[in-house]
Amino acid sequence: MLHPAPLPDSLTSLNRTLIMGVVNVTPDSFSDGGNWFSHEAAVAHAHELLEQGADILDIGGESTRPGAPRVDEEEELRRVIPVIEALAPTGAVLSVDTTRAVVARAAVAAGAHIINDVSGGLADEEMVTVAAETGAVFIAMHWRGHADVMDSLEEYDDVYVDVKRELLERVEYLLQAGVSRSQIVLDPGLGFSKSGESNWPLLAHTADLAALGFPLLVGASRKRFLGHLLAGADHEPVPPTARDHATAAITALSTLSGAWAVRVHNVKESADAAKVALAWKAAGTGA
Ligand code: PMM
Repeated sequence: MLHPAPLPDSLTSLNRTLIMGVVNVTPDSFSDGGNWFSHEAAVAHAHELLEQGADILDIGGESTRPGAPRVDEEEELRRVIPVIEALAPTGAVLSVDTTRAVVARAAVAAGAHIINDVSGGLADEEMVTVAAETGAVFIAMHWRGHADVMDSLEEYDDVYVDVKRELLERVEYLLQAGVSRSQIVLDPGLGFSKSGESNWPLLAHTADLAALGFPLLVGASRKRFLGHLLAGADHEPVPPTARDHATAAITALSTLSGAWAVRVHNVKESADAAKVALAWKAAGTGA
């Protein structure tokens, strides 16, 4: 398994797809909005996810659901930094989900190992400097615009070819800004400027994206396209929490396709699914 660096040995010694558990310290995320908004609830939820098998915790203070308004910087800092400070002493591997350089820098200073920037450094021009200066692992997700406009930026000639090209352009930019190759994780950005149907070709190409030479993160958990896939006769998408089994199926397939990690809300289900896929894979290779 190709891991990014630097990360603790406890993680890089694992030869399997990792489970990144989501801790949204927001009142309005589409999938779990408001559930863990207070500091105490967020920290308690983080501990629960670790017990359920999370290898990494991804802590975010700004919702990226389509149409979401932006949170101001002070408020974002107020939401995420105390949660990172509370969790750092546990030794858990922590990621901060932010597009703001100031928040990323403060999070790394507070003990975060990973900067998860859904804009891949596009939203804040200082972000690449923070990535280069801190040397933290940097997740560069495919992104075309903030939540208020992302649904209007869904045009592709070939979604896989276009997303791959745009991700590799980001890589070039990051490298030129002084970010090391080993720091970079790529992510196809499922649901971000992707219409429902555009997500499937990207998932079908998970193995190809994972073979680009960078660890690959897959973030399908509870997303709209799964809600539509599971819709009943009324064609209404099923609610986010009814998308967990489908998410676990994607975890199993991502594991078989060589993803480095999956970002999920329901850690237990995905940890079980990843175990199934790993046993399946190991039996096939005689490992
Ligand atoms: N999706 C969301 C938020 N952060 N980060 C990465 N790297 N990849 C994703 O797909 C991703 C992300 C949106 O989901 P949420 O609002 O439930 O956290």
